[in-house]
Amino acid sequence: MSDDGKYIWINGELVELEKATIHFLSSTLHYGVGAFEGIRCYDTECGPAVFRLKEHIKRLIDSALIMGYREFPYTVAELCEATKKTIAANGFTSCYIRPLVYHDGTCKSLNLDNGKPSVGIATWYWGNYLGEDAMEKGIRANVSSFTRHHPNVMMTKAKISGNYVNSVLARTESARLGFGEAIMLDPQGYVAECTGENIFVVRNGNIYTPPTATILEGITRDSILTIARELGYTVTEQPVSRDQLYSADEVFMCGTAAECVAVTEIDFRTIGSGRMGNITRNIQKTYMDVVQGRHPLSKGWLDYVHS
Ligand code: PPE
Repeated sequence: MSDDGKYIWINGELVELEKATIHFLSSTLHYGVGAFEGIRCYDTECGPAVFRLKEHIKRLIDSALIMGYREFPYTVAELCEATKKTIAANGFTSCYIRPLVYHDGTCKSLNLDNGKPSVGIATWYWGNYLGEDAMEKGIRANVSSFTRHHPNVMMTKAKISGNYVNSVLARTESARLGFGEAIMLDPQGYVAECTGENIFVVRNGNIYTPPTATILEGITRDSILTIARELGYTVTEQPVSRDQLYSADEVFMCGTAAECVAVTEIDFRTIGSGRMGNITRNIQKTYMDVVQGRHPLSKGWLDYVHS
C-alpha cells in the first residue's frame, strides 16, 4: 500500500486521490486562503483511534471563522464522522489526517465573500515528523532569523494555510543550516514556538512554556500540560527568553506530527547533558501511552474509528 490513502473525502463524497483536484484559479492556491488541521490516528488494542478528534475539528472550524467565513457548512459532529469514514475507507490502522478548508472562489477577488468554504479530508501514513531517531535521540535546533507572526498581522490562533509560509521560510533555512527544526521568536523577541510544534523548557525541575498570546494553541501542548501536572510537575505558562533556552536543563517540542521530542542542542549550545532528559522522557512515554490507549487519560481523548 502507498503511504497515501486512496480516497479523499470532499464535501461529503469519497473521491479517488487522483481525481481530488482543485481549480488552477482557486484563491486558496494563489493567496493561501485555506485552513487546515493535523490529526493522528493510533493503532490501539481496541482498533484505530483518533486522538482528540473533536478538539481538532473544532479548531478547524474556528480557523475558518477567524479567517472570516460567516457560515460554515458542517458541524463538528459531521466532520468527526467524515474523518472516521475516511480512515475506514482507506483501511488505515494508524495514520495522519489532514482536513483542509479551501475557498471555492477564484483569485480574481480578494473578498472572502466571493466564494464558499469547501472541505476535504486526506489521510496518509506518517512516521515521526522530525525523523526516525528524533524520539530517542532528540534533535538539534536553531533560533530562526525569521520572526513569528504578530497576532494582528496573521491570526496566530488559526491554522490558516498562508500562515505557514512563515514556517516554510524558517524550516527551509534551518534544514539548509543542518538543523532538525527552527525555534521562532515572537515580534517582542520572546520564544514563541517552532515551525510546526510548541515548545517547553525545564529549569531546576520546573517546566515552563510560553503563554498562548502569539502562538498556535496546540492540542498536544494542552495534553502535555495535563500529563505533566498529573505526573506531579509544576508547569508555568510564562514568557521565555532565548537565553533561558540556552541555560535550560531540558527543552522539548511537541505537536501532533512530531509528538514529543527532546531538543539536545540549540544554536551550537548543548542543552543539559546533551541527551534526552528524565523529565522529557517521562512525559514522552506517558504521552505515547495516552495516545495509544494505555493510560486512564486515553478514555476521554480517544475516538475509536469502529465504535
Ligand atoms: N505550532 C505550530 C506552528 C504548528 O504547526 C503545530 C502543529 C503546533 C504548534 C502544535 O499543534 P498541535 O498539533 O495541535 O499540538 N503542526 C502540524 C504540522 C505542520 C505541518 O503541516 O508540517 C502537526 O503537528 O500536525
